[in-house]
Amino acid sequence: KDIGILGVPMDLGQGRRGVDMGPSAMRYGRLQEVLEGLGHRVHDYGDVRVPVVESLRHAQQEPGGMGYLEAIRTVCLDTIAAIDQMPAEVFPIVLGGDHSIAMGSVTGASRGERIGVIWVDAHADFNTPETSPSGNIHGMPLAHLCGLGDPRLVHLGRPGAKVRPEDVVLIGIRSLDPGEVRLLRERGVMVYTMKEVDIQGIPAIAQQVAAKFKGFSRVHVSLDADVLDPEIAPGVGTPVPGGLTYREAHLLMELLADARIVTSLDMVEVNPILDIANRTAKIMVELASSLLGKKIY
Ligand code: DIR
Ligand code: MN
Ligand code: MN
Ligand code: MN
Repeated sequence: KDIGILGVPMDLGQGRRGVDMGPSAMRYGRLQEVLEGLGHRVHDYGDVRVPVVESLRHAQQEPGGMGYLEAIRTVCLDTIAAIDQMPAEVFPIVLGGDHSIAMGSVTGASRGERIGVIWVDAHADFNTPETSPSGNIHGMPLAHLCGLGDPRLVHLGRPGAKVRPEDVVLIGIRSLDPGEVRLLRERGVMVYTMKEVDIQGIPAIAQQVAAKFKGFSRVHVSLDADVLDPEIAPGVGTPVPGGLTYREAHLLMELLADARIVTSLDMVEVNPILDIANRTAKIMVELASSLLGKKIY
């Protein structure tokens, strides 16, 4: 495959500093070399420019909140433009940054086509400004991709929703706000909570996901590091106990690779300041290599 790496060092969608260093941490974890070792051609397109939060203080808003909407919107538009620069057959890997970048990466990766989204996260990120208890925009990107919430984020790039709620699968969920539960049910989004992971197991879930997206020309995996159990991936801003084990996460990526359906990936919410010796970034690099075909036998 031809793979394009794009960094989006965004930390404006949530209140904790350090997640802007995620792209560096995953590059330091040898992402490009690992993927080249699998036989892929990899080009690094560098970083999208993100304003330093201190330069936006005049916004005088809660960190991570709606005061940063315009800045986040601009970064997402630049992310779309950067993906547009990649040839259409390139597999984009977008490195966050907080999860608000997905409003840009998924839109860019769709290339204007119908796109399936596999959102692998402890959280659903299905809040709107009205339902969000935290006010943090990184808890809202999936709702906005599905056409709910603030029109300035819904109509990013081109008018209208970018993803149909019925084309979304959530995996690893274990923290939902009441408004999200209501919206997810109302829109008929497919949700595999950790309970489902425990009961059905990753193989059954992966099989259902592969069947659902069979025939789609675009399928995006949005991988939030906090889906992993915090014991193995401590470098995240909003850890929730009871996450995917090391093997569950790898098996999911391996089975998605076998299904040959995935056409783009983001890896977000890695916060090196909160990490232990870059452990979380390293696991994310390994998971990317499993998704992109690493076989041990
Ligand atoms: C929470 C947490 N649902 C919120 N979301 C996080 O702020 O909306 N997403 N941490 O990754
Ligand atoms: Mn997330
Ligand atoms: Mn999360
Ligand atoms: Mn388990």
